[in-house]
Amino acid sequence: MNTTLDRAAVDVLLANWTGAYTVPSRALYPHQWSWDSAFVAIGLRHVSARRAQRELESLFGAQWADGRVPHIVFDPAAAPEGYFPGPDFWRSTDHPASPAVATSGLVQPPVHALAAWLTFRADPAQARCRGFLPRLYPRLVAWHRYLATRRGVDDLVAIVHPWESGMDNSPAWDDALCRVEPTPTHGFRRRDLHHVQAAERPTDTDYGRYVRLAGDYRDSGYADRLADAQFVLLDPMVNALYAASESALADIAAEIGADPRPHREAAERTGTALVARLFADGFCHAYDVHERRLDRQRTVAGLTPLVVADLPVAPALVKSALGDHFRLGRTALPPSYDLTGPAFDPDRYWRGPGWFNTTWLVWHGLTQHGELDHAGRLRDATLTAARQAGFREYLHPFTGEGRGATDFSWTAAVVLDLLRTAP
Ligand code: 9WN
Repeated sequence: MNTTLDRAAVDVLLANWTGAYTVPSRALYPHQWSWDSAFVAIGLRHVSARRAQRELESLFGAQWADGRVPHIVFDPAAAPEGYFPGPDFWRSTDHPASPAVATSGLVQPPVHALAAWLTFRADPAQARCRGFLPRLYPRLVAWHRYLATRRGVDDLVAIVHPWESGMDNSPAWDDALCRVEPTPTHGFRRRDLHHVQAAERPTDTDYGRYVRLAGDYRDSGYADRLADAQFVLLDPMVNALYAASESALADIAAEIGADPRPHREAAERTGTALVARLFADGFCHAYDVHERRLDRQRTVAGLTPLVVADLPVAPALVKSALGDHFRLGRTALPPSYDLTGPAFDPDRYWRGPGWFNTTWLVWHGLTQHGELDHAGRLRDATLTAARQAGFREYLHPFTGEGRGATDFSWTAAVVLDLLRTAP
């Protein structure tokens, strides 16, 4: 049975491969997305270590001179009306730091160094032969430097748009978004609703707010003046991935003969700040920098700090995962948002459905902290969910029915990783 699932996952990755990278979905997302490519590399490394390396290399080929890794790299050959907001909206090439290819100006969670290290480990001899890590390391360092310097707030990294969290429509952003005046719907044309039912996507008002924030950021020259930005949040998942990726950078540095110590220190500093600033009542929450307060809602992002090695609050997070808010092991996939929360919606995007990439992060974190029984059960449940629903973008957390895009790349990739690496 696993052979069939394995083959089907490989087929999705092959079908979505463009020759240099993998699109998340041929229909809904026909370009390269930043954190999608990192998850794709984690799965693809089992099929072709070289192709997984290319996936990351092509993304970093579009890195800006200021170190930012854009959240979308546009395929110049794709139809301009295929995705909104496209190159005309972002106007990246007007910016002196942008690469020649059109990109967005926002970023996404920094899973890349972790993905690069796992990709290297899939075939060290071949990676050494291609000089994979020596070439990528300076780019990864520049990426983290961008986050630490341009987005740094007291040893943590801030996001300036919900799209930067990867969990765009999370209820954790609702309060901050209330302060944003939506761009009227006649000012833009959504493309997502051509492919997915409206009940499974953000509302028009949410989209209007995303467009307003992104347009203001563009008009500031992508300047990262945090004091002037309307939306400045500290997200537990972004910071957990930053810390985990700094640990991976330490491993990469040691492998290529560079100094791992600054990376170990950065990982420790971020882990300590994450707990001090974002942990409260057994859970990690988002923090609104302008309002100076935690958003006490619970989202799956708050469980992902388990990916940080030796996290002192790991037992509390495991307890929260098993409790009524997330019912780990008792849903098809861990929900993206608190099952008992006021905004819970089992069908809509990041407001309740289970997602495979965040599930992989929870699984990886449980494994890291020696919670092998829980990790094993989560792995089995995830594989069952994929077998039943196929490689959907997200699932109803109770029934396991598929939602969003079909043949979704990171779903196939993390399923493949669970099949090939887990005992
Ligand atoms: C905006 C590609 C991306 C993911 C995000 C997910 C969704 C885009 C959208 O799709 O966001 O970036 O148009 O909805 O929320 O995490 O990277 O798969």
